[in-house]
Amino acid sequence: MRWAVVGNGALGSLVAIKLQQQGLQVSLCPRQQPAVGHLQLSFSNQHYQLMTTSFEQLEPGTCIFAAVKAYQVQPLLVQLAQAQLLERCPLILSYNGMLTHEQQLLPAHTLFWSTTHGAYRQGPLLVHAGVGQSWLGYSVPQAATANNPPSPWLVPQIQQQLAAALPPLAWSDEIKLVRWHKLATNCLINALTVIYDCPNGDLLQLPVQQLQMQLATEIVALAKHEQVSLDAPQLLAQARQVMQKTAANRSSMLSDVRQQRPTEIDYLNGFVAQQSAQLGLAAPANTQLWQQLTEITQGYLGLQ
Ligand code: KPL
Repeated sequence: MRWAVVGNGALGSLVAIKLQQQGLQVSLCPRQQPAVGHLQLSFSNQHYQLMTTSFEQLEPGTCIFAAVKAYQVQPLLVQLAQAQLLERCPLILSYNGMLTHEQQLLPAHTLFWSTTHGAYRQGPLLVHAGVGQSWLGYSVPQAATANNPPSPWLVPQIQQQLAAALPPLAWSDEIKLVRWHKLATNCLINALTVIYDCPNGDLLQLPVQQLQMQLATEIVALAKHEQVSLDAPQLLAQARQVMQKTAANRSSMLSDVRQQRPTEIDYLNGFVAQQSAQLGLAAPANTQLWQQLTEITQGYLGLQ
């Protein structure tokens, strides 16, 4: 199977290199098309050359692995549709947070990859900063399993190649639950690292636990409306574990703010705030963080 990786951020680059190390044919598809050439990366003291290519050049059946920001998903789907790839290629998506009307937006065969691996890029240098684990599953919650896929492609083969490249990888029929857990972890960590301008681990020493508990409680109430059962103390414990394991890491949101890029706040605390408001649920803690971060980003993006 051929692979195309969209998004040459840290996770996309890591997956691309790991797949290439398996002897698989991998190309990078930058979102700014067209692009044909090579990307040089240095990883674990070795140099890697990844071929870059345009969507138009991808062969039908190429497995497209997109590790992108939440706000890049919709434009990416448009690009893939224009290149007539949506119906012709398996698609794996990975992004932080959730989009509204996700089920309508995504093709039914879309797979989600959720991970706790940590990686960062400094120019051509790629660092696998934290070894974690990953889950793969269908975006559509109906009874789709690896043995009963709504997909014409060889999902078990996709899973096996990805698992060999970057283990451990588990199949999940509950990817929705996995994603809600990840949403909660990001909602409890990312914006706070921006407000305190600190690495993830420093939050453990700061007086934020009560606020994090409130954020978690609001997420639990919203998830219940989606028939997802979560537990606030468990979400807090899970986030604290991530803060410990990634203590020295800068969150993706803090990196975005430091580099004056848009953040994913609308798809994290903003998603919780907006969805809760629509359902008449109070979510003051998530709403406040959303507003604070929006003000910070508007300050440098100039979108007043
Ligand atoms: O996913 C992350 C992020 O930075 O976006 C966490 C889990 C907070 C690790 O840094």
